[in-house]
Amino acid sequence: MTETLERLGLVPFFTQQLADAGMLQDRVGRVVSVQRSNSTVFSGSGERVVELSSALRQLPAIGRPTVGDWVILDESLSRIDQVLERKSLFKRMGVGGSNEIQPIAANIDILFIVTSCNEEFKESRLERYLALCAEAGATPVIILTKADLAADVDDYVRRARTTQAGVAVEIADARDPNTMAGVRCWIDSSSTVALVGSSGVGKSTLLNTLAGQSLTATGEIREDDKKGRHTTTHRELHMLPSGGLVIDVPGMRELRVADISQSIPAVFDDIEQLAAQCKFDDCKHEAEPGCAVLRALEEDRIDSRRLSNYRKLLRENALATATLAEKRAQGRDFAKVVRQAKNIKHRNGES
Ligand SMILES: Nc1nc2c(ncn2[C@@H]2O[C@H](COP(=O)(O)OP(=O)(O)OP(=O)(O)O)[C@@H](O)[C@H]2O)c(=O)[nH]1
Ligand SMILES: [Mg+2]
Ligand SMILES: [Zn+2]
Repeated sequence: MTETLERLGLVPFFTQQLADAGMLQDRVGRVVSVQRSNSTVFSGSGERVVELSSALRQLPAIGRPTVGDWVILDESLSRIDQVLERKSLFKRMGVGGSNEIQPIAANIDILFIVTSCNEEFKESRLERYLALCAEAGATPVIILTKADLAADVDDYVRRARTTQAGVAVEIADARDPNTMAGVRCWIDSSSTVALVGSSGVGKSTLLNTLAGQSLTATGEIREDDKKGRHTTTHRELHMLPSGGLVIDVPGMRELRVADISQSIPAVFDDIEQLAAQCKFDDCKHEAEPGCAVLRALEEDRIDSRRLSNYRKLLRENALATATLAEKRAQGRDFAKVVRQAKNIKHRNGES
């Protein structure tokens, strides 16, 4: 049984959190997928669909179980009672006007940022993923698929490498197992990899090729604009027959950042180092005198696209972080009102 849990990626970071080692026998499991109100959990005794405890149901999305989470079930094995502390969490600001952080994949070691060697490739999108990856606490690897279709793959590799100093870049034809040696190097038997990127770049194709069998559906892209058709519709954790775990994530249309002020320097180290030399500490690098960033731009030492994306991410992050802070404060105020109302009831002898 523990062997199964180890194959699911159970490492000491999680077992150390269990007050009672006896729980390991059957009550610990890993979330494979999340439906509207249920989750599918894999445990030592197999896969089961479970509910959430009422306490968990009341939490904001970030506190509820997400794909990749380790959880503790109740004694009847029908409900998730607790989510273990996460080793890492890839998340984004919710879509469709939602001002809530949306967890995408928990407890991942490596993030495969998948992009293809065609019109889909954009440095600015990669930088956005890289900032969220640094925030998540995972190691990023840029995977360039459709290398078989590109006339000059080296040029894509060169461009990908400019997005973050030292970032790993691997190329592959995601359909062909003979081109996957570089990709495979990043997967070992207890590690979890998440596949993220736009629809149609070949994330599910990559997963199937790594597994050596068809674990999930893939779909043709549109001929006219090379965009995918959103074939994968839900996030799911898959076990590779050769060992290792892969979370396939549907193509993301929108990737809004939040809470990334600590991780922007990891991606934009070149610009941050220049910014440290600006005359004014609060320099916005727009028109200020003595701005080392603008000087580097004039002298062609940094790229104007990269600088404007850096500014854009900073602005977007500031806005999102302020919205989240306001929302959290409202939550606190609301909790205070509820507490006060309870106290009044209590004093009046009501229950
Ligand atoms: N030539 C070529 N085609 C590829 C490669 N990778 C994927 N494809 C094709 O691209 C199409 C889209 O692949 P999927 O694996 O479904 O893409 P996805 O990233 O999972 O897309 P979503 O599930 O919509 O997010 C399929 O027709 C694949 O056969 C590659 O490296 N080379
Ligand atoms: Mg897919
Ligand atoms: Zn400046």
